[in-house]
Amino acid sequence: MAHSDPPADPDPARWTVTLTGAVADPQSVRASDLAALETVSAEVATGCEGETTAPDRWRGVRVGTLLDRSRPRADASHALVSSADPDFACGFDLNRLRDALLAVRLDGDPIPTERGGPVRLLVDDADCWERIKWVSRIDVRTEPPTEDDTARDRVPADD
Ligand SMILES: Nc1nc2c(c(=O)[nH]1)N[C@H]1C(S)=C(S)[C@@H](COP(=O)(O)O)O[C@H]1N2
Ligand SMILES: [Mo]
Repeated sequence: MAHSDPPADPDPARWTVTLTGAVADPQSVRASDLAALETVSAEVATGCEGETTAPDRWRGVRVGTLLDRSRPRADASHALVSSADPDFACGFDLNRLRDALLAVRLDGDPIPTERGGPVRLLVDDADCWERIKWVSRIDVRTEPPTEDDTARDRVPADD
C-alpha cells in the first residue's frame, strides 16, 4: 500500500484537525489542544499487511470525544478521514470511528513525523491503511464515502 512522504516540519502548535460536514458545529482543533482534552492510551501495532510488528503505546483523544463537540446530525452515519498528504483518505462507519484514537503521543513523546505526527488515527482491528498519518480533516457524512474516496483504491496494491 501507499507509504507517502511526510509533510515537511509539521508544527503541532499550528496543525489543526477540522471537523466538518454533517455536524451542527463545525470546528478546527489545534493538535496542541488535543492533549488538553480527556486522553486515553492504547497499544496498537502499525505494521503493513502480513507484517508482524510489536505494538506501540499511543496516547490521544477518542474520536467520539471530538465528534460530540461538533454535534453530528441525527442522520450522520459515516465519515471520511483525510490526511495532509492530499491523496490519502479513508471512509469509516461513524460508530467504528468513535472508538478510534486520535493520537498525539507515542511512548510518552510527541509522535515523530515519519510515524504520523502531530496527529495519527489508530483503529483496532484495522486494515493497515486505515491508521492514517498526519490527520487533518474529519468530514462527517450521511452516506458511505465512495470507494474512490479511499486511498486503498488509488494506489498500486504492492506499493
Ligand atoms: N497519510 C498516510 N497515512 C498512512 C499511509 C500513507 O501513505 N499516508 N500509509 C498507511 C500504510 S499502508 C501503512 S502500512 C502504515 C505504516 O505505518 P508505520 O510507518 O507507522 O508502520 O501507515 C498507513 N497510514
Ligand atoms: Mo500498509
